[in-house]
Amino acid sequence: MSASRHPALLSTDPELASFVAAEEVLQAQTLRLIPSENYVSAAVLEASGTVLQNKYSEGYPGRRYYEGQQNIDRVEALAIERAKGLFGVDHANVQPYSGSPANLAVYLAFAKPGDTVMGMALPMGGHLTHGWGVSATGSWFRGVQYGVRADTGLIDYDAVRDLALAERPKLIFCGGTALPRTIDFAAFAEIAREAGSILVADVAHIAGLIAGGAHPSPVDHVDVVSTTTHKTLRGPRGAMLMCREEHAKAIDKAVFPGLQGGPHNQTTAGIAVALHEAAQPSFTAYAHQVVANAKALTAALLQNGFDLVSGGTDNHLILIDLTGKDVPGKIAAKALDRAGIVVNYNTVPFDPRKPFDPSGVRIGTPSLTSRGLSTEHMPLVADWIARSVDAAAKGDEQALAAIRAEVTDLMAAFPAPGLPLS
Ligand code: DSN
Repeated sequence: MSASRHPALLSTDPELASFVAAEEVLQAQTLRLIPSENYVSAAVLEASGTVLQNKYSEGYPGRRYYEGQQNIDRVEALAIERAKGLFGVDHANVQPYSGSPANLAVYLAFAKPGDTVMGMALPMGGHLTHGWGVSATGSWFRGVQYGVRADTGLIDYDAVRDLALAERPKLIFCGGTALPRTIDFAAFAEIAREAGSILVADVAHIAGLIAGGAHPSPVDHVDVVSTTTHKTLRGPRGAMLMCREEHAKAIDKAVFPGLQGGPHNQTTAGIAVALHEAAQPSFTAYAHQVVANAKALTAALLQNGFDLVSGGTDNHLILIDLTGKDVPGKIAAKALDRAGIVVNYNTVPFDPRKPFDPSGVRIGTPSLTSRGLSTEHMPLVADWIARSVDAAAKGDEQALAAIRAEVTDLMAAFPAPGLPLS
């Protein structure tokens, strides 16, 4: 693959162009299993690289602090209308720069520093911004954290309720980054109602599954829905906050002027395109295929003797617990990378190891499904993972190189969206 598809970049800055070209090759040739990543379409890529980049537009459509918004207003209004239609919400704010600022805006809208907030502990599968200590949300607010049951790996809703009633948090977050099972939004809603808390569903990981009808929607149960736009939703890197009309003003005020300046209009355009794509029947099929592939991969991994947190998956994500294997998560992840299989090492619940050197590997099926792999390929993927972990234990670099060749070979037959020469 050459850098000539970006001729201006190539001529102005060949060094940088070579990095981009190398990344295109890497994304095309590898099996990308990080569950929070995906391939955007060529249309989303184009929309995200337009002259909309050149415009400042603090404010909201029809209420800006800069002139010349004739087109920008239409772009943002279109993204908002599409988000409202796709998710069935009263109000959508499409300006948050990414998931963490989106969540911080929720704190700004509903809580004061020092207030108690509740979320899932990061090592249990939550997110930094759900009140975890090292995040601003855990140092400016008083974070209390829930987890999963040791025996099942599932959220313990009784314990969540006990904690919520004891602490009466201002905010409760449900959702996370390593949750392989369906979130019971109705159960969280009942708990939040009893505790008098604002309930926030952070659906960053599963937004595309919700849009495609492959995971229940939180919309009828929660006060605010927070999501990134670049994971299963397959848009550019950005985020959205959605809510009922009663919270619209607080959310908008918190995003701008509370937390951010000018929105990234080129990203808003990419989000609008992704939302349009996600409203098509083909995306519904995609979302269901992501789950079908994850379930098939789960079955094949279990057959290969892997332990999986919660025993399997209901969504796009699988958390492999390597505690019983000879290699911990980081060594396995790095070996898989050398084999052309891109994953991330991850804590597992009650992990005896440290977060920077944990016991788990987190994988998922959004990217491979975008390339057209289906359930029939999942035994092969599981076999590659098993052989790579085995090779890591034995220090067998030749075996990893052989797997890499097989991976490259298969991926060549499944072109990636947005990557013309893959
Ligand atoms: N970084 C995201 C993930 O990988 O899940 C969460 O923010």
